[in-house]
Amino acid sequence: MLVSPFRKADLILLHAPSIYDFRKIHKLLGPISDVIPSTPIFEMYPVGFSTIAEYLQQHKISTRIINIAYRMLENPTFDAEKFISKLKTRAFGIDLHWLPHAHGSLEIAKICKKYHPDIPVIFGGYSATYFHQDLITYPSVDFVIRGDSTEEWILHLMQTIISQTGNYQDIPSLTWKNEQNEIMVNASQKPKVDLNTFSNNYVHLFKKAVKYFDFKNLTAIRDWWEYPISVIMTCRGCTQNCAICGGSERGVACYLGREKPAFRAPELVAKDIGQINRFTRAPIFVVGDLHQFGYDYAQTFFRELKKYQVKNELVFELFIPAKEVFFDWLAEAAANFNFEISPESHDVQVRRKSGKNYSNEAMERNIQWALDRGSKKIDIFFMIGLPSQTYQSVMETIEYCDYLIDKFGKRLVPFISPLAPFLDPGSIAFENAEQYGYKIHFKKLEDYRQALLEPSWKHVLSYETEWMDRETIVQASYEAGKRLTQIKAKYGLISKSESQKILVNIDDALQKHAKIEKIYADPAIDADKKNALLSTLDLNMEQDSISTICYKHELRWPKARRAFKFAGIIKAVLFE
Ligand code: B12
Ligand code: SF4
Repeated sequence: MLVSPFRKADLILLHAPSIYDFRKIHKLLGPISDVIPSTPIFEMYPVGFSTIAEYLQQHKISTRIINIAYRMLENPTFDAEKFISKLKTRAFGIDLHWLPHAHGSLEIAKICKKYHPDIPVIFGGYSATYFHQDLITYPSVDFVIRGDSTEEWILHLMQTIISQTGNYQDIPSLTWKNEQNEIMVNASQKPKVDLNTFSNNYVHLFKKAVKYFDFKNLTAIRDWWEYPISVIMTCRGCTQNCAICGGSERGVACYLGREKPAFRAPELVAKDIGQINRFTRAPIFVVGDLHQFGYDYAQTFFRELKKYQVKNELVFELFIPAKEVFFDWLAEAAANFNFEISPESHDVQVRRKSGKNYSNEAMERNIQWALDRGSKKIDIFFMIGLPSQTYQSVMETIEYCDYLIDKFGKRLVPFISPLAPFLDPGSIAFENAEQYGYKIHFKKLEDYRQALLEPSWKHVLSYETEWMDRETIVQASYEAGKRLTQIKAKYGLISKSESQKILVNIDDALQKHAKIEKIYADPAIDADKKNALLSTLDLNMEQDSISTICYKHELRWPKARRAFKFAGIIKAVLFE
């Protein structure tokens, strides 16, 4: 059976590239995504698309997910406008979850409205919530659903759209425009759905992909088919208060209305992993530190996990150091495991200022315990652009990385990256900028949208600090990238030729950066001339903004040769 790529669905969820159309603009995007799986256009769609689609499907509202960003990346001639013009639906849903999508998401909304003027356009996500009052003023936006748990409200909204009753005033957490074009902000309400009612294992996505032969639209990241990692969510919200994070406990309380984090039952998280294990041998990333919910939670999870005999590489986060027994439980439960730790800085004063309060000794003890019990790899993340952090301090962090690899060996892989492109609105540091030594350049959503079009990532950066201006952050990022690369080559974490390539890439990016600065700073050159000059610089995302300061493959955990278990997938599609 041939299924039309334009087949009808009640709701079509679209994920935009961060900048539309990134393929045509001349810009140095910068090393803003080197330490995440996506490219700098942030093609990964929110996990929440999957829970929304599943929840609506359970209530007989058909839903499609279309990753426009991935389609544009994967095929340089993919015509997003033409594609959207042919879609058939009762409503479009667009995420403005991550603020770096401020340009792309609004452009996609414009295209939806251009070809489907009578079809409502619904926005949602963290940034949409933070900026709901700004967002609703754009003519192509009809509704904003606020909060980090919107499944129930979007169902309510879709039922209202389909039944044409027009009773939008009854839908909690909705920002909308009435017939007089007045902005209406309905009161927020805590959703009744809890995390244990979702499946969290993507069976329905697999089913959709196979049933409609719709693999491309559902693809989450560019090289997913080569490296099909999956994520398992353990919670919404967080128990921690990292100053720069818009998802911190205080952050989500301030703008998402979440008073405390919600956890998925540990038995279900283990079962989710067991379910995914039926379809893939690829790594599974468990989002959220398991011991943030208490050691009982962690122990129950590991006890349950053991039952599923999972062989996949499992990746766990540690927000704060854990007790030694945690690593014993883990080693008992899982054959293959790895860790991610984000101390941000080697300097405990800087770390404390950024909201993390633990010593290097405590962290190193955890590293040792994890390695002793067989952890295959530990990724350790440092950041540039923190409160009270200087250029010198960044370079000392790199020296600490040298010390760490020397001490623990090649299973420890350090990364460093700039806090970019934006300081999260809603984060403690954003809301108390002066106190944390930040100067914020952009206030309104429109400022962010415009900033994304600036010719280099330096000018997209939404902040500078008392200790580092934007130029220093750029220079520190490239210099730190160079030094860390040399250290990694010294210890054999990457090859000499790989390190050479990174050093060349960084020099190339720095030269382009300097040329852009020259054009940018010249008051005698008008805007048109500036664009013409920029177009001669041979700016190229692949070459100068992907794997600039480290390689994507360094982020990967070992993957089994045959990643997919086709028998399990077919069985689930046919019988579940
Ligand atoms: C897991 C996670 C990731 C994962 C991605 C998982 C994914 N695909 O969603 C990884 C590690 C890859 C990641 C990367 C990034 N992240 Co992140 N991430 C998180 C984290 C820790 C948890 C999010 C979560 O649990 N979601 C739960 C799931 C189930 O729900 P959801 O996806 O949010 O969707 C629900 C609602 O948001 C809403 N919703 C979302 N979209 C839509 C659309 C519509 C139409 C509607 C109606 C509703 C809706 O409804 C959904 C269902 O209820 C949060 C911090 C936190 N504690 O919240 C940061 C967070 C969301 N990330 C953030 C950032 C900045 C990023 C990056 C841009 C960082 C960077 N520069 O590299 C990248 C972007 C990646 C990309 N798009 O390619 C910021 C966002 C701040 C902001 N306002 O922009 C946060 C708040 C904190 C942080 N700094 O990390 N992230
Ligand atoms: S950065 Fe900190 S506050 Fe944000 S999700 Fe991670 S641990 Fe929680």
